[in-house]
Amino acid sequence: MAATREPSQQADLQFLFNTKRVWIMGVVNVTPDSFYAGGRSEDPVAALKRARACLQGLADVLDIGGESTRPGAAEVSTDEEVRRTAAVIDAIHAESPSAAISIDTRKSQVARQAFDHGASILNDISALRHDPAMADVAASYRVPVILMHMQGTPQTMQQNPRYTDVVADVKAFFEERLQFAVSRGIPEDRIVLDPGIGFGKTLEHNVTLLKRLPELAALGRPLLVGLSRKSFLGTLSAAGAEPLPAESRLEATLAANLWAVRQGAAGLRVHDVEATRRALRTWEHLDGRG
Ligand code: HH2
Repeated sequence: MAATREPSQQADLQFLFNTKRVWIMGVVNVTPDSFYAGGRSEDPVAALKRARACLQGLADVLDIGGESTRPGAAEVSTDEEVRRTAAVIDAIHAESPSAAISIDTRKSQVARQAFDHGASILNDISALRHDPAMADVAASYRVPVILMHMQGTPQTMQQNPRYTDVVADVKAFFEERLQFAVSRGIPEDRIVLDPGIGFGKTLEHNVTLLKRLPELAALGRPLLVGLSRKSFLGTLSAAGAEPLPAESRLEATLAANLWAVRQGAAGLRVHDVEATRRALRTWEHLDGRG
């Protein structure tokens, strides 16, 4: 199948780069092992149902993932990742052709299959480092690309994350990755940056990044923040010493996401689209954007 995206169709995705209106990316994981059960579906039928719910909750983007990248997760083969994601993307695209779909993958063959089935955004948590062919695929399909910061790999990243200054280090990483992407034919104005909350970061690193987001926004690219139900929120929001489990982290997620918006986040990657939309709508009215 030929590439589905023509340059003329990319205008549909301009909202990604309009930093005046915050966009919401709904998580649709087609995996048996993602860290939050509410975001994962084990088969294409359940995933399609979840995608519908995200669209009903007014998600701007559906982020389809076929591999959990939680700390310590095992890598999934290319064939298995394609098997999990392509059919779901096909089904969503057939039912809702105007839905913006991103593919959450580090593998170029998974991305290529996804674009051929109707995805139109690349979300690469390795920021084009995992698969040497990824940059060329993203350039040739002319899709917007989300470059996320991660220290280490999902297998090792939480063992002992260290930075000189987490914000300065992430910023330097973004500068290097932007240069690399541009050198490989991906225009800078098609790139979104993501600090990678929870990816090779301690609680303090996550908090520092969220507090100092404006320093990352100063690079001039839209920022996506994906903190939904991540474990540091279970610690921050717990009344006692026992961290709250993923099922009990919605309120913390909403609070932290609104904080991120105030600090300049352009997009929010979330499991709870409707709740986030309601919180954001309220925020936007108060902020004069509604
Ligand atoms: N977080 C996860 C996965 N993909 N992509 C971006 N750009 N930013 C993120 O913060 C991000 C991401 C992890 O969350 P989830 O998909 O819910 O879990 P799992 O990796 O266990 O499937």
